Order: sequence, then structure tokens, then C-alpha cells
Amino acid sequence: MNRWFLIVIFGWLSVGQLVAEDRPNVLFISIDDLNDWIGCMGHPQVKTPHIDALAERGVNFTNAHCQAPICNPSRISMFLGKLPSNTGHYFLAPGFRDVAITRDSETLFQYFRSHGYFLSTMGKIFHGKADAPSFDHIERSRGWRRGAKKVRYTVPGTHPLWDWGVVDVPDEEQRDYQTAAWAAEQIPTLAKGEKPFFLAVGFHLPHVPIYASKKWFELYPIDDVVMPEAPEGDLDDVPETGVALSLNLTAPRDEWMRETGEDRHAVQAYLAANSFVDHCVGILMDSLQSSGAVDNTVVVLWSDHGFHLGEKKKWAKRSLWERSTRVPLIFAGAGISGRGVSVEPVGLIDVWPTLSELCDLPEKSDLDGTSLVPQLKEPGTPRKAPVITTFGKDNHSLRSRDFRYTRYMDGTEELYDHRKDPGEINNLAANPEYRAEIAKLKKWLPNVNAPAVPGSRGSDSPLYGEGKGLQNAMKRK
Ligand SMILES: [Ca+2]
Ligand SMILES: [Ca+2]
Repeated sequence: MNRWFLIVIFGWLSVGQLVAEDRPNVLFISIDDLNDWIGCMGHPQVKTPHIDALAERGVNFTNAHCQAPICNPSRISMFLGKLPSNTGHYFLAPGFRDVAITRDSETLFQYFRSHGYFLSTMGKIFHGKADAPSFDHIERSRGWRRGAKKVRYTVPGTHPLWDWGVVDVPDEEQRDYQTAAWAAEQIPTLAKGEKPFFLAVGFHLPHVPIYASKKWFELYPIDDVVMPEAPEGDLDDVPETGVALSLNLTAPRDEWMRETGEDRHAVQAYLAANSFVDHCVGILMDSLQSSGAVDNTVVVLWSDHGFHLGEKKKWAKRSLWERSTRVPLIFAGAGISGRGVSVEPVGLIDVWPTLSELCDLPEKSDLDGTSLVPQLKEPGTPRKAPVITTFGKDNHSLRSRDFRYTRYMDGTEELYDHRKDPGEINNLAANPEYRAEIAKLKKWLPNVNAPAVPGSRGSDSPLYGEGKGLQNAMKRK
């Protein structure tokens, strides 16, 4: 090749690429177990003004879904950029550094570190301890948090974490507040640093125990609480495998919740916790604004999976229904010219390639996700592929713009038409009119279904013969 031609090409490349110190910062905000009960995703009652304001100034993906409906595999998938079906990480344990297939994997955070970013974190980002190679600085969580003592209840037959109610602890002394306050204090210093920063902040609420101080509960008087739709007999058209997969041995029984009236209290607590977490997000955003770094920072806010509050007779996560898979996903800030809502099917798996492109890092070829930059420029840009959620080997759910199609390990199916059934009440899988739609969606099921990694446990589903989590929990009581 002609020498002059090469010089021209390299000259052109160097113009197109940002040098490390000019790259935008990243503020990465995770909220544990937050379903779509935020104002900007359409909940009729919840008050989340700060998250809504963030959505207003960026792109709000209202059809975003996790790749696994439970903490550990959802986060592993997102941080390694790999679908659960490609790694075999399906359940609460083991961690990704504990098994050969992912022991040496590079995380999203390491990738940014290796490209000149300063990586700092506090709170729950990884499930369990923060991954040391991922960060330059790990701040330990502090503040009042779940202790051994319950505030209100001992729910029969559940994990000890299951509790909710008002706590008589000032907000300033609570864990998520302290995480927000620490991060807010860091932002002005980080903004002055030589390197661009990547600050990962992880809030624990509204994960159980669902505690908040009185003022947050007072936003939702108990008699005014809007209960979610949960029609009788909704599970009658769900395949047995789907029910068994989703039956959560460590969550409260729905019958108990309804008989005792605790369903209403738990919904109230969840709303209160969401408003408190929203307040913590506001603390971060105020700091970013006053630091002067707001225009040069990409903000991404997400949750690791959804949460049932009585829909389909279920409490907590661990199902392949919308209530477990749908998550908030908001991008705002540097390089995001679009404004508004994108209803295209997207996943947490797409966050890494998106951040890479926004920050002008080299494209990493082996990621399973696809960059959302086209939607960040124009939210209506269509996406071809449905987004996939996997729970346990060989159980997959595909979400397109209008449909959810689920196929369990034994071949049984569900199909919901979201244009007229957003609550996923009527399973249409057996309806011949939808045969063509099912055939179209089915093509997107993964060809690879990796065996569960050694030491897999924590499904809490009778389908996997588990219940150990519950037995251990009962022993601790
Ligand atoms: Ca979680
Ligand atoms: Ca039904």
C-alpha cells in the first residue's frame, strides 16, 4: 500500500478519535429491584420527580428489559456483555470470577479503565462484593441498613429479608442516602481530575427489606394506594412449567398477603422506597449540575430487573413476565441529541456498546448487545431484533415492540399482545390467528444454551428442586 495513502488514513483516524482526557465522563446509576413504578414509565401514583426530570432531558427507553430476572445473572450479563445462555450464569450463585468460563473475563468497567478512565464506585453494583479489578477506588457502603432485626413483620415461611415498613432513622443516616451523599461529594473532585471519570453508584432500595422514613410513607396514605391489576384465575392459561419456574419459595405467599391485608402495606412501602431512592438520585444530579461537568457527562440510570407486587399471584422477581423483566433505562447528557421516549425493544446488554460508542472507545467485537446510539439520536429509530430474557437453562422470553413470546424448556409457550393486553392476562399461544407471529419471533431464540455453571444455586424455583435457600433462612430465624 502506498505510504502517503497510509499517512492520510492515519491522519484522518486521529481527527475522528477523542484523546482520553477529552472523553465524556460516565455517571452510572443502578437501582436494585426497581420495576417500572416510576412516573416517566406511566405509574399513576408514584412520585419520582428527579428520575422523571432526567428522562425529560434524554431518552427514556420504556420497552427495556433485563437479560435475567434476578440480581446476579442480570448484572453478570450486563457487565460482561454476554447473554446468560452464552455463559451459563442463570442464578444467584456463583459469582463470575468463581468459574472457569468467566474467571478472566473483562468487565465493562475494566474496559473503560483500560482506556484511560478513572473508575470509582459505592453501593450495590455487583451482586456481592465489588469486583476489585474493575475499579480504581471502591468505597465501602455505610449507613443504617438491614440489620438482623425486623422492623415490622415475620412473614411466615419467607427469607428473613422479607419485611417492609416505616423506620425511625433519619434519611441522612440511611445507607442509600449516604451512598448518594458520598458520590455527590466526589463528583466535583472527579470532574477536575486529569482522567475522565466513570462513577458507578448502586442503590439498594427498593430491594427488600423495604424500609423508609415516615415522610416517604406519608406521600401514599394507605387507603389511597393504587393496587396493581391481579385478576382471579390469571394463571389458569399459563403452562405448568411457567408456574413452577416462577413459584418463588422464599417470597411471601400471595394468599397470606391478601388475607392479612399486608399486600396494601407492601405496595405502600414499595412506592415510599421508590420516592426515597428518587430523592437520592436528585442528590447526585444536583452535584453533577453544580460541578459544571453536566454537559460533559453521560448519565445512565437502570435497574437489574423488575418486581411483582401481587400480579400473577406473585411477590418479588424470578419470572419471565413483563413485571419481572421490564426495567427503567434512561440515557441523558453528553453526545445524546435525542429527546423523548423510545418504545423499541432494548436490553441492559446494550448498555456497554452504547457507552463505548458515546465515549468513542474502540468497538469491542465480542459483545452480545447492540449500541443504542441510533435511538439516542432519534428515539423512533426501529430495532429489528426482540430483546431476550432468560431464566434458567432453556427458558426464554422474547419481547418485541408489540408482543411477548415465552418458550419454556419443555416447549410450552405463552404469547401476549401488548397492544391490547399490557398486563399479560390473555395467553394467546394456542390461538391459531397468532401462529405466524409466533413463527416470526421463534427465530430469535438462541441457538446456544450453555449448561448452568458449576455451583449454580439460588433459583428458588421448585422446578430446579431447590428450597435450600428457604431452609437455611428458616434455620437462621
Ligand atoms: Ca436486584
Ligand atoms: Ca392469564
